[in-house]
Amino acid sequence: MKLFFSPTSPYVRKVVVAARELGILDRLELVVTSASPVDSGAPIQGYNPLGKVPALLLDDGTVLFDSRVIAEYLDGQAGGAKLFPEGAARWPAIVLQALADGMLDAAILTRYEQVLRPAEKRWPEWVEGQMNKVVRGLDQLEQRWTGHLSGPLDIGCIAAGCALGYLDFRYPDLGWRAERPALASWYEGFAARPAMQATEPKG
Ligand code: 99T
Repeated sequence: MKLFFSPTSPYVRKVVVAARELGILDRLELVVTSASPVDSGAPIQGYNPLGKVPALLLDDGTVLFDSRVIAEYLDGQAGGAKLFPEGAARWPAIVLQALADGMLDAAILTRYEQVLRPAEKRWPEWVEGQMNKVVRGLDQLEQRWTGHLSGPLDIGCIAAGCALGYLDFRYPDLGWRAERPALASWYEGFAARPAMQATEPKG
């Protein structure tokens, strides 16, 4: 299987961390791929019409996207119900993943606004609205999710860890730890896992 990969993408990181934790990373060939909302000719668009990474090319030519679908597929390849629990435990795992991915969506839209959009076209209120989503997500992680995060590893825990890692990477001055001691303490331990250490964003 070929995984269209970027070393700075937290969604790619989530998939790679999941593959490592499932013990099937050796089945993925990582193909470094550029993706940008303002690159109309990027080759990834031939595999994923949304032009985004990650995408997973299976040996029979099927392409899977996005990161949530790929992570669940890999879980199945590893026997199933490991990172995506069955029964009642499935819902908190995938809601936590949706929360963490949604925080990332807002953080990445903000980054594109600040890095890609021409300065004269930037809209500060829109950036503020996006970053407020990140802040509310951080608050909910601290208030409602630290018990779950400290339990068995699932896709929600991995997504949350990758989201926090992305905030540290792209927004080092955010200072999210100051008022969220339980989340900071959980992340310190989670970030030390070999799968997280091996996938620290670079670039
Ligand atoms: O938006 C684009 O056209 C290109 N962006 C991407 O490919 C980003 C890379 S993170 N990926 C996604 O937005 C995937 C989101 C999807 N819902 C999923 O897979 O879960 C790049 C971040 C950075 O370099 O700072």
